Amino acid sequence: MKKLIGLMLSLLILSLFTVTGNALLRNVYLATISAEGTMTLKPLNFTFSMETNFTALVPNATTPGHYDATFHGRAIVYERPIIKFDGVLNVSGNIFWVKFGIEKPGGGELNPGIYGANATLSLDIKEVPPEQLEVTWFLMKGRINSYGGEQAFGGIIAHARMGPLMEQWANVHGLFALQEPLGGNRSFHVFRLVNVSEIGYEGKGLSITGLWNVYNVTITHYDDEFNLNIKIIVENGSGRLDANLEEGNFTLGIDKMKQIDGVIIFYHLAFRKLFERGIPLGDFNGDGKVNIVDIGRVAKAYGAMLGKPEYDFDLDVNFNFAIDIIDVANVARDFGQEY
Ligand SMILES: [Ca+2]
Ligand SMILES: [Ca+2]
Repeated sequence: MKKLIGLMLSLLILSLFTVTGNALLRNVYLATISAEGTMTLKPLNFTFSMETNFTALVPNATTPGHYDATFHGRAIVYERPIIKFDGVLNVSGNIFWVKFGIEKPGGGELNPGIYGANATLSLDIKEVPPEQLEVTWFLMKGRINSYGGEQAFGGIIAHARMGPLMEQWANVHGLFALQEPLGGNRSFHVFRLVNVSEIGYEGKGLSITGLWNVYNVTITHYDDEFNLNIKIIVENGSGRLDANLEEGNFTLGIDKMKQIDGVIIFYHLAFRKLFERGIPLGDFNGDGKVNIVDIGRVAKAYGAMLGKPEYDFDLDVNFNFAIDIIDVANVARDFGQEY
């Protein structure tokens, strides 16, 4: 009897959550908003006219159209020529949260910092059509096996997101050595994409173009500690990763470097809606789910450092050359996810 009551309660709680979830989703829609008007930063009383476009979740009560509105929030001023805002828009009594950025107004002597921000704006709100909500996620893991035609040993991880509405995003990093990286003191080449300029996907191939940094990392081990000597050898060099999904190989060319070649050991493409989660990084055996097997692998390698045989590049999710608590936490966060 107790079990039955417990089960009923769980189902009731579950159904409540489901109903609330649906209700929440039904109350808002995704919109692009064009805003122009006058912004004032407090306590400076610095006023300027502004114009910007951004996306936001808008309550259904505010149907698409033209409106007068007020904004109250904060402005974060950086050294770089951009100001970011977050706060609430009040559109005829309907209030919702927004986030947007504008270029620093010309001639304004604005010091970096956080200011109060008030604006009167005229808005043009348009609902985003469903096809623009499509997002493509790509995850690839590869083994590096040659550098300029010479045998090399290493790995690469490329993670990218493409969609019509959002900025293209990619994270690519990897490392390789010219000797098999087993134990002892070793020298590695480490590369990282620092700025993505283009992501191309054609069904059989994926390319990521941008600026890359390359480092030479020398490791000295002292008992259970290790010392990294990091020297930058290419800074913001143009480069391009080409993954041939049909043939299962990839090449990476970076200015001033020889060509890096390797084989794809895993890749996955996922088609999602804008607000759905992407591909989790913590599925190490590639079976489509993050579960106890993956946690077990990262737990077993815990404490391993680059240059030691136990170090596994795939498990080093935050790429700091050690399998540490951050990697365990990253995988634990994705626990239970399937894709
Ligand atoms: Ca798995
Ligand atoms: Ca790590």
